[in-house]
Amino acid sequence: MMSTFSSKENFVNTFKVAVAETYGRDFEDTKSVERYLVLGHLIRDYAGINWKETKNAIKKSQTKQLYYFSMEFLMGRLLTNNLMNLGIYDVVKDGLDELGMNINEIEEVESDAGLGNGGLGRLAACFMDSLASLNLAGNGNCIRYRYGLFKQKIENFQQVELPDCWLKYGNVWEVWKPQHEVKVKFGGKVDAYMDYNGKFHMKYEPDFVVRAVPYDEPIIGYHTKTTNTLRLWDAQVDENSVKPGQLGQYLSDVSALTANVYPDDSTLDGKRLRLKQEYFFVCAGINQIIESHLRVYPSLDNLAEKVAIQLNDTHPVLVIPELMRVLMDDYNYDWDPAWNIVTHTVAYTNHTVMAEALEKWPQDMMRDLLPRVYMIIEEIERRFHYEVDHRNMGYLFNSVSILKDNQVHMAHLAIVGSHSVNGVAKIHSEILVNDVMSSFAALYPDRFNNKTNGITHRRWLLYSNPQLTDLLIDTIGDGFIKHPSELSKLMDYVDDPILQNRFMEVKRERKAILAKYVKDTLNIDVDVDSIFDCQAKRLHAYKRQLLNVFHIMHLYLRMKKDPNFRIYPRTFFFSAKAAPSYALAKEIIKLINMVAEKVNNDPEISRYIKVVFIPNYSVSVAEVLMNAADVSEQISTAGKEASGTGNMKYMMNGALTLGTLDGANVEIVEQVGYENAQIFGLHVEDINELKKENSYNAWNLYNQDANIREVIESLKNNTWANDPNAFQLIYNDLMLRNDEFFVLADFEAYIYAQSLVQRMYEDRSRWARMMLINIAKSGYFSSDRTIQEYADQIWGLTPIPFEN
Ligand code: T68
Repeated sequence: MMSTFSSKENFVNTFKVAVAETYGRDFEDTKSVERYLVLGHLIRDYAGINWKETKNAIKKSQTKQLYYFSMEFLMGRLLTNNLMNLGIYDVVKDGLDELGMNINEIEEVESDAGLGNGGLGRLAACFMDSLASLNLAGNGNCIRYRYGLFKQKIENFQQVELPDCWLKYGNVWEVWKPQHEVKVKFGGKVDAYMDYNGKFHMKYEPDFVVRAVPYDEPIIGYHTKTTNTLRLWDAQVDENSVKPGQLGQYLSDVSALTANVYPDDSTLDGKRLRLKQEYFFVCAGINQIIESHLRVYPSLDNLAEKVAIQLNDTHPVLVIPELMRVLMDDYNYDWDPAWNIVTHTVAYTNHTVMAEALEKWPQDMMRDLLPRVYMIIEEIERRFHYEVDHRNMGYLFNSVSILKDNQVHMAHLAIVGSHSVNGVAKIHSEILVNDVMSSFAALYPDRFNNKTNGITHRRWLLYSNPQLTDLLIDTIGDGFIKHPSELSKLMDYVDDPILQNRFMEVKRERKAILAKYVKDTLNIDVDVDSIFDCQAKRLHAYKRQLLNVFHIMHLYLRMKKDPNFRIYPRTFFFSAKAAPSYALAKEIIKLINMVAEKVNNDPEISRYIKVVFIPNYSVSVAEVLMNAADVSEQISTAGKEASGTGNMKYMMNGALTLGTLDGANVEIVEQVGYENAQIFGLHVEDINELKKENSYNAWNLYNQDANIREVIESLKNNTWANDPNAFQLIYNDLMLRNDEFFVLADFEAYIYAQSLVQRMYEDRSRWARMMLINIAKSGYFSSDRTIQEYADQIWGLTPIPFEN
């Protein structure tokens, strides 16, 4: 077929004509934005051919499909990814060259789709890429937020939140599907009535109705026909649902529904809005699944055979009562067969053990906003209690109830209403079974399983690090592109000094790219030959950015005191957003930036230490940061980080993991061996012991350890800020609230581990070997492996059979 992208010449001609037609001016007179928009649409339309074929093949073969329900998809930019996956990157790049343009110029126009907070949202995006690339029918379901999380600026050392207008130029990848709208109903009242046959029916009179209108994005698999769908729901007014005199209120309520990722939930109104968002995309998604199922099959009896639904954390757990509601109220199912369908269709992934992050909703709020759904939850609870009682396990009620203390416990509802519950790394899944969810594990031992997270090696290695990719292809061939486990072939070469040198040059090239980015955006000079030490992730006390900056403060104080103490030059990179209402996290950002100011401007010390805080952490920032790292900081309090996925991205690009035995770090060391990582600090068991005996006391450490004392004192003695109260929250958290995350407890171990890292780095050949081993062992962490496990063990998905 003669397509736009079949040759450079075709592309150049079609593209020039399309730009001229769209904008009514000569190609030469158009701007990068205009060219980007036209190019994006051409690519999307080109993907439309396989999109159609995928849908047809699924229908024809009646292949089972997955729907991944997630409040967040951190897709990042898609231009390069889509061109590469379609195999037309070079055609476009060469064509643009001929037109006198660098493809990077066009790539830079695209905004990151930042529809998420952090790891959970990025995981969903990696999963979409793997599903399509493995020819599995997997669709995403989410909200079309008009604004991403927020754009972070640093002003006066502090985080300032600006709107993230990712739709400024529209979204070239989406297709509006108004014909598939769904009405979503909130509030009002439910009446039960009996028909002539004595059967109960529900009559629901809502008081707020919106239309959910989908926008679909093609998710393009790597060098394959499979093109799946990410469906983003927009909320639109429903003309017939405005009450007299309430137009203004109605319009603003509809608009608020899809305005923002994660509205501030520190207020009751914010919480309510979040609950509305959750039901909105759940209700829309479920209705669409039912409709498309019934277009192919005569009834919903076989839903669980043809559809799998994965709940990404508890945010979409309303899928369970909503699917019950539709089956019973709209399709006349009795409870038991409906429950059978629901529980065989739905599976749940847990991403956290932090109590405050396990969602709970006030019962009143839920009843008020979703009266029919709430009735169903009550009935689920009633029957669940009956079952527990019947099994003589009533002693578990207190820990397993869905409705308790006037709250709806969403994780409990998720476990009761699904056939699979998984954690996201070995240690995390063990903690769920043995600790956080042990009562449920006693009730349903077969339901619990582990699926260690992964990352798409396409974005995080092939596309963002072409220099390393070329070197790998040169060394072990290109088999690892399709089969990332083949990266292990590199083990045969890790002792080869020529390869070691070539690798170190590639790493240096990536460091230079990051250094240039830092110079261009922040006007900070960094030494490419210093150790690049990176911590980039959401800012949270348990992730312990504080431990990292305390180490820097310690080094500074010590070098100031002792002219004979000097370190191997290091650049410490941080990048992190703090939740807008999380005051402690914001103060930690301030501390990092004030330490940076002091250290970077000290003529003597700045020869050895630079501190760089890169604002507005995002997928695009991660793409230049991670592959330039020498050291990957994964230093969470043991037992708290469910998995981490940044750790895998660094590893795949050769960085050494400096980490605690937490999350997927445990499996990273399992792969590379203790000699090729730097592990330190308390283990989960140690921490549990300290907690159990109530024996941890931050003041004892303060009194016994001069290093700790000096760092803590420096928070208050104007070393970093001209204000003894500047870091009051940090001080109080550690010293008055007894250091919940054991920062001080791990401090000396961390300093020592850091000194060992330096020693290893000084042996260039040993370091290169270590980095190569990390790359060689990283294949396990490709999300292709993770998705294959989900497909085989939870979803029962098989590849889409294309006929040609
Ligand atoms: C992360 N969780 C885990 N939550 O912290 C991380 N959004 O260990 C894990 O690797 C990752 O999930 C993937 O499994 C999150 O990112 C959120 O972003 C979140 C939490 C509450 C509400 C909204």
